Amino acid sequence: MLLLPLLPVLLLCVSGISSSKSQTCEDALKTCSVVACGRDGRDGPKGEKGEPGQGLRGLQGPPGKLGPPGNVGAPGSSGPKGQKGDPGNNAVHAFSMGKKSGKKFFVTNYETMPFSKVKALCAGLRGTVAIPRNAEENEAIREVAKGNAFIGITDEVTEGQFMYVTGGRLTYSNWKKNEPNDHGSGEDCVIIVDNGVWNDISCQSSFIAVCEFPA
Ligand SMILES: [Ca+2]
Ligand SMILES: [Ca+2]
Repeated sequence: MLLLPLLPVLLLCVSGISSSKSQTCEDALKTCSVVACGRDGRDGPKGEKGEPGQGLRGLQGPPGKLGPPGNVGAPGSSGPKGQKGDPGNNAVHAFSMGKKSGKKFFVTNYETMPFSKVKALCAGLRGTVAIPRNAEENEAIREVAKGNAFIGITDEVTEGQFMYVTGGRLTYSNWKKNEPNDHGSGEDCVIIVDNGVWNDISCQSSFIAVCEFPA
């Protein structure tokens, strides 16, 4: 294609050479070019589309924005079993309502209940119903109960013959005046009242439960 625009020049050169045989071809070209450059050639046909260029790759852009949070995952598996905790202070709390007298502890929770339930409660705690066997213990029970409380003495086996629930006849007593009187339909249990004296009373009535434990 590059030859096309030069074709008229070459033709002119050929004619020039033929007219002057003494000139070399090189000289003729020089001469012809001078003659030919006097006129512009016609534009050639449009060239074919070239191959895509290979420009330099651009630099990496900045990171995009954070995406929305994902869904909540499934619960994890259970952790290892923890260490055994310290014992509670229930025992301490119970004893804070008790009183030591000699070789005994007298304890109450201030609940009132029939005598049969008092015996069951104290037995469940590996104790017995409180029994005052002397004046000191009688005073200790009175201070702990702060109200009418059953003591572990009854005449359920033989009317008028009061015995300890743990067995044996009384070795100490503090009956109120005119008691025991087995009043009404019969009174086979015993309570200690506010001032520390005793009164026989119905075992089905409810009074404060006081238990005793060996100190
Ligand atoms: Ca009686
Ligand atoms: Ca009575």
